Amino acid sequence: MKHRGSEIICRLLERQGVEVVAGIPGGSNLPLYDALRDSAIRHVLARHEQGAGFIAQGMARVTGRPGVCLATSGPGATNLLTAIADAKLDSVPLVAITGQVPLPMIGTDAFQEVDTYGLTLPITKHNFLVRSAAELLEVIPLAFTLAASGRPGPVVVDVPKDVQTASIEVGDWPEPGRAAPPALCDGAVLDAMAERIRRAERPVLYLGGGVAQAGAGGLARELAHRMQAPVVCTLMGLGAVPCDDPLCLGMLGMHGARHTNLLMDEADLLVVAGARFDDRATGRAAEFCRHADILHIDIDASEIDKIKKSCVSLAADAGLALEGLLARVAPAARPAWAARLAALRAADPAPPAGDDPLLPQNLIRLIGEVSTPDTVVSTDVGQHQMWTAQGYPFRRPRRLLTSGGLGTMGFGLPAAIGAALARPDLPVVCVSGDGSILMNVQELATLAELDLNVKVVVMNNAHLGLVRQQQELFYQGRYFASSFSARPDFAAIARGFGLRGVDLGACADPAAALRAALSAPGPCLVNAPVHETENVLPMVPPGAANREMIGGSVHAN
Ligand SMILES: Cc1ncc(C[n+]2csc(CCOP(=O)(O)OP(=O)(O)O)c2C)c(N)n1
Repeated sequence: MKHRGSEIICRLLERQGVEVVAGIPGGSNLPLYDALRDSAIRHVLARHEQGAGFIAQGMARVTGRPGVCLATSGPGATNLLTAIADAKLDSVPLVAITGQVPLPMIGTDAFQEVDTYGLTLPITKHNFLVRSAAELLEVIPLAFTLAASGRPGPVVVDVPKDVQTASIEVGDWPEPGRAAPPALCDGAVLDAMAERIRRAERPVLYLGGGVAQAGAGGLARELAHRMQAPVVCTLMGLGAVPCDDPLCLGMLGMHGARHTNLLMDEADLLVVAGARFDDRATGRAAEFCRHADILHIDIDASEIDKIKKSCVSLAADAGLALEGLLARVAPAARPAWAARLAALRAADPAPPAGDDPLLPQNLIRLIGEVSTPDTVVSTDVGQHQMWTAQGYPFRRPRRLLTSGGLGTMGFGLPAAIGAALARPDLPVVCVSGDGSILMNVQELATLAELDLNVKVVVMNNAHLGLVRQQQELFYQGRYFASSFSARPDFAAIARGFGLRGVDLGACADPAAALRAALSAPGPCLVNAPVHETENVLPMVPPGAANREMIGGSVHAN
């Protein structure tokens, strides 16, 4: 039977098990949209392609399966670039299908022509410019395999309009593309790692997003207890081990707790799983864990010895590697190391929180109190993101959705929408800033239309807070372009989009109003006028060693 290219794409997406795609139509992908109309796949109409990209990312981050977004050629494709680059840096499986001008017009500066292949080459795991309808049968399943295999990432499939409209005979449909099973670990390497662990006196387990990705948080926790090793997490790894585990020291690095960074400075062994020594985690890399040998497990071989030299390394799935270590590592007590941790913790008490709900740290604590362990929290980028990472009680993996690598303002709202689409059974809270929320504010219309259980809390400090903080600390208080004189009424803006809007500044009891807003079903935006000049501390100055952090400790959660 004959099928048009556009129908073939839809059929292949259905066969992949894709239930929801997000996008915006335009001239070059209208044949695909025409076919989508007759498909079982649900289409979510975003209001900006970047929103569509982050909605797809939200679905992917919360499920671990590739998210799918669609855009037309030219500006549609360029609007997607940030979301694609973001997926690359955070290893998120994403398949972006873009329309392109017809093949004979490529290279003629046709209307809405842009070289999507060229533009996305450096920000994708792989990209395709499809040249015939028949190629789609190979390329679409392959795109899913590539996006999901090994270290996940974004794949772009650029489909010229005439490829979408061409009809071809399809005999057997190809198998859906699936993640390739991870390779088995080398037992001799695991033996060497286990032997080094046995000799360690002051070990630390250092977990990144790869552990969450592999669903290996439970194994990591077991290994930590077996070794009696404290656990630190990167921003992407938060939730891999529950924050209330006595061995969990939360996030390391630029905004890690003082005792976390100081303890790492004394470690004699780092067992690193699914992490890549990002500079926000390590501070000045040469000074990072100066006294420690490193055992490095990462699924991406190119990360091994890239930033820090390891003494034993394994390019492997974190789950398989941790399983292999558990089979080889015997329980050990390490009382002196536990005592050292207790002493550093005691010397670094959480500052008294008080009960002012508009102190940013308290606001995060309040949100944590109203949440369940399964609540999904998305953030934007800035101080609010770091206060969330420090203070929100993450207990499960895939529950913090945040733009870690690219640090993209505008990520939070559409990612929250994606999470709620993929997991309508879970509450979703987006913690944003008054700067970030405006970067994809148009998706409030999408949220209103979908009526999802997403709460948006805007931590409104009338500043680009993290910029203001850096100007205060590192530019001698020479503030510039970091404060807003216009004060938008965010609650009214939400109402304008057809959502509930609550302004805590106008409430006699802001804490009670916040609890009520977060507990009521359905979407809502809460404007929280927080203290304007509060800083996120501690902070490691950019380029400094982690032990050179400024400021006291993290507020307790
Ligand atoms: C798209 C984008 N542009 C610029 C930046 C640089 N930047 C990092 S944090 C920040 C301020 C964020 O302000 P806001 O969203 O209000 O959060 P706050 O720090 O006040 O909590 C800026 C401008 C960025 N991360 N992303």
